Amino acid sequence: MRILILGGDGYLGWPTAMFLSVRGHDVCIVDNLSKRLWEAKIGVAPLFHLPTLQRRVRVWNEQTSRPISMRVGDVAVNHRFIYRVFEEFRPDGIVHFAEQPSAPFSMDSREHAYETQSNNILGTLNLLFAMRAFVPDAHLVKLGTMGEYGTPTVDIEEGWLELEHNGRRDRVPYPKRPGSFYHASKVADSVNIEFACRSWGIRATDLNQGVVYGTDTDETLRSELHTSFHYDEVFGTVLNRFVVQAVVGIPLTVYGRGGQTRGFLDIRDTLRCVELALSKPADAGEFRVFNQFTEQFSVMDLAGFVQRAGRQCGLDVKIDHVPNPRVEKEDHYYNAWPTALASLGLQPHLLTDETVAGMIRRVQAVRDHVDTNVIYPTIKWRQETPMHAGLR
Ligand code: NAD
Ligand code: USQ
Repeated sequence: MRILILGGDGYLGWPTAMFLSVRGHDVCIVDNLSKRLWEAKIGVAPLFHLPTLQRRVRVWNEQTSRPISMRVGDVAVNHRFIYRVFEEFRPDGIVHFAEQPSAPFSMDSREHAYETQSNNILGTLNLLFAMRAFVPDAHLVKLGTMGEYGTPTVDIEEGWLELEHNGRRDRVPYPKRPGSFYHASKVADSVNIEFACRSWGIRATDLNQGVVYGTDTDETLRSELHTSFHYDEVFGTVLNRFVVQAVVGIPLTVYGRGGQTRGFLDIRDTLRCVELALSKPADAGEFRVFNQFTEQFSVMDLAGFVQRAGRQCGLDVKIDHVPNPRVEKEDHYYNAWPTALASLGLQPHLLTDETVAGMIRRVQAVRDHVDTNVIYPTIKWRQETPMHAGLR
C-alpha cells in the first residue's frame, strides 16, 4: 500500500513510518518541523537527542531495503504543497498525525489557542480537499482523541449514539465536551471529516486515541532512530512525565486528587492500531470512529505503577498532590470501550510494573539530560500565563 504519514517527524509519526515500512508498505513522510520550532520557542527538548528528520530518514534508508521518502512542508498554510504531494505520491492510505498535540500549549495564551485551532482544523480541511481532488477513493486514518468526549456520567460509545427522543430514533454523533482548546480542535476536525464523508463519499477512520505512554518500539531501539519523547509540562503525557520525575527524584506531580480517569495505550499499540485501521478501510462515504486505547486508569493508579516499579529499580518514589492547573473532574464516572479495534484482532501490550521498570531503566541511562526546570505545571486553564499576557 502507498501510505502518506503526515506528521512523520513526531513522537508517534516517526515510529509508525518505520513500522509500516518494515511491513512492506511504500511510505512517504510529510512534516513541516513545527514541533521543533514550538519546542525551541518555549524552551523544551525531547529527552533523547533527536537527529534531523533528513538524517533519520537517511539512516533508515541505509540500514534497510525499504526506503522511506520525505517532504518538508506545511499541511495547514500551504494547500499547493499538499496538493502537489497528493498528485505525485497518489496514496492509498493517509495517516494524519500532523497537528499541535498539547492541551496545555493550547491553553496558555490567545496566541497559542489560535495557532492550535488554525493549524489543526485548517490542516485537516486542506487534506480533505486534496483527497477529493486527487485520491477520492483513498482512506483517511485521522488521529483524534478520547478527550473529544470529555467525562460524561453515561457510557462512552464509539463515535455514534443511538438516540430516542420524543418517541423518534436516530443514530447521531456522540455528544462532545472537550477539555481544552486543543481537544476542541479535534472535535471540529471530526465534524468536518464526517461532513466530507457524507457529502463527497470520502472514506475515513477517526481514531479517538487515549493517552499514549512509552519510550520505544522495535524500530526506535536502533541507533539514531529513537523517537521524540517528552516529559515537560507542555508536551509530556502523564505516565512519561511520572517516569522521568521518578528517575530524577521529583515527587510525582499528581494534579489535584488524581481520580481523573482516562484511556491509555502503549506506543507499540498505536502503531498496530493504525495498521489494523489501514488494513480494513472504511467504506466509501463511511465516517468510522474507533476508540483507540487498551486500558482505563486514574492518575493515582499510574502513580502506583511508578512507585512499585521504582522500588524494583532502587528508587524511593514520592507523590505530590499539586493544585490542579486544569479545569476537569477529579473523581468521576468513566466507562468507554475500544470494541472495534479488539474485533479487528488487536493484541494489546497491557501496562505492568515491568513495562514501567523498563521505561525507568531507559530514562536512567540519560538521567543527566533531564531539565528539571520544565516539569512543574505553570500553565493554568483559568489564568493567562504571565509570559504571554503581553501577546494578546
Ligand atoms: P508530535 O507533536 O510529536 O507530532 C506531530 C507532528 O506533526 C510534528 O512532527 C509536527 O512538526 C507535525 N506537524 C504539526 N502541524 C503540522 C502541519 N501543519 N504541517 C505539517 N506537519 C505538522 O505529536 P504526537 O504525540 O506524535 O501526536 C500525533 C497525533 O496524535 C496528534 O494529532 C495528536 O493530537 C494525536 N494524539 C496523540 C496522543 C499522545 O498521547 N501522544 C494521544 C491521542 C492523540
Ligand atoms: N496529569 C497529572 N499530572 C501531570 C500531567 C497530567 O495529574 O503531571 C493529569 C491531567 O490533569 C489529566 C491526565 O493526567 O487529567 C492526562 O493528562 P495528559 O497531559 O497526559 O494528557 P492530555 O492533556 O489529555 O493529552 C494527551 C496528549 C494528547 C491526546 C490526549 C488523549 O497530549 O495529544 O489527545 O492525551 S486523551 O487524554 O484521551 O484526550
